[in-house]
Amino acid sequence: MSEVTLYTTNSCPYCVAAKNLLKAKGVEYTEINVQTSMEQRNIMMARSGRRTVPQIFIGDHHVGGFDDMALLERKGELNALLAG
Ligand SMILES: N[C@@H](CCC(=O)N[C@@H](CS)C(=O)NCC(=O)O)C(=O)O
Repeated sequence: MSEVTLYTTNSCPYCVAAKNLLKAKGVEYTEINVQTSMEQRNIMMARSGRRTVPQIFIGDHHVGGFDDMALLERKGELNALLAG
């Protein structure tokens, strides 16, 4: 199983939706809150090229935001990515 990393902030509905999808699938994840850490926010933007949250990585693969992950799930492609 690949490591899943989510960059999040507080009070972010898309972050909650992303975490709920992963929890529903029984997938553990590491959450990095960028609300108060400019250093981590800069790392997130450098890794993803985006400034919105969440930004989701499976291993080193940049999935994107919640919408991108939900689309992969609907297409039946998320499990294979998670399996590594
Ligand atoms: N389509 C994106 C939407 C993400 C989004 O709009 N996130 C909000 C917080 S919930 C955000 O980062 N807003 C700040 C901004 O747009 O700069 C996704 O599904 O992740």
